[in-house]
Amino acid sequence: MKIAIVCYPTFGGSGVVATELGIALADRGHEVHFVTYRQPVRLDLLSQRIHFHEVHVPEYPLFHYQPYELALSSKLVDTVKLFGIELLHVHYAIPHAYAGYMAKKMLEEEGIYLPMITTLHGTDITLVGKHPFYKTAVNFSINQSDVVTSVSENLKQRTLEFFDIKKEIEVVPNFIDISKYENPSYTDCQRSSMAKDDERIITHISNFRPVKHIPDVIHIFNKIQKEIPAKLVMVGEGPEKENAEFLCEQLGIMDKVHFLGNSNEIDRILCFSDLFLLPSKAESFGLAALEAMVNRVPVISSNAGGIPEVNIQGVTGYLSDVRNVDEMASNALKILKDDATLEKFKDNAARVAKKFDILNVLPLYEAIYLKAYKTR
Ligand code: GMT
Repeated sequence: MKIAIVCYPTFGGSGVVATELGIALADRGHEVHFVTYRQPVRLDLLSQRIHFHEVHVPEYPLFHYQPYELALSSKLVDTVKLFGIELLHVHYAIPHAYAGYMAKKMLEEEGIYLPMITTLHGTDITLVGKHPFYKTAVNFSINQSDVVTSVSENLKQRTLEFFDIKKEIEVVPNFIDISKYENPSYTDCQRSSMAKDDERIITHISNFRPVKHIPDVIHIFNKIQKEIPAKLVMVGEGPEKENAEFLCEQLGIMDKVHFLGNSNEIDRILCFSDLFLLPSKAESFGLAALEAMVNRVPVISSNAGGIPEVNIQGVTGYLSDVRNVDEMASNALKILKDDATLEKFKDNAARVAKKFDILNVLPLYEAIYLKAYKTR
């Protein structure tokens, strides 16, 4: 099929999932067209079957807000007509489902029917989407999608709770390409660059937004490092980063914390990590936790949202109530206390991660595409 994918091109999980899905679809013989305002960060290879179309939004002084949705829907119409696109898959409802609906309507005027699949990712529902300023339009555009999918059962339930959804929501979990980990693109895992041999390496990766509870990450680590030699690796950029650096300074642990900024090669960091921290306030799925698990890294997390569908209590790590920093730290120490226990959790993490192999998830999307296509 010829499929257009709309997503955020940034480091966030929804953009990563959309990009990896597009690449996998192209591998299966589909023709994939990414339509977004920048080349997605994980899309480094364009080919005959992977195209990128940039949405330009020229600055005009009259506009206090530049009309991205307008530019996106126009670009979609042009791309569909030029390349004979048969299906549109939008990731993250705001404003993509809305722009997609406008594109559909414009195309209908010309006798072209474009089925639209909307994948809900989390904050488009739980944080931003349900805000009264957006809710009406988000509700409308979800209901106008031909198929709606959600990345976890929990997010499906939250969507039904917050919105008046007339469509069936199909749960299609996020995924990872297991084969990449069986044959990694790098050969050396440079643990010694981060810590001494006797130190445990604890990692957190996120966009450093308030929802990630970054101060909790620091406090959990502070408690751990008081008991055992350890280093904390913080990967990502975002509004909470400066406060986090300041907090480490205040706690006197700056020499034990590495702030690495954004990275496109998180597997090279996760390969030497012993534990992953995800104490988020909300998380529809927790793709970062899954990426840790596939790299054999157990997870200490909150039990928010869809995390329990990924991190299994007592098996791949431990889950605690949001903000229960004491329990998260003592569970972390349980896992890290000796090599045998750590190895057991590492093995479990990798085993459970395999459930989310792209080979199991891709056919679910392909079946949905076929169903949506048949509604033409
Ligand atoms: O919060 C983030 O990490 C970014 C956000 C996004 O929209 O990219 O992530 C959401 O989508 C991911 C992919 O489906 C999920 O794994 C994250 O749990 C979800 N974030 C939240 O729900 C807060």
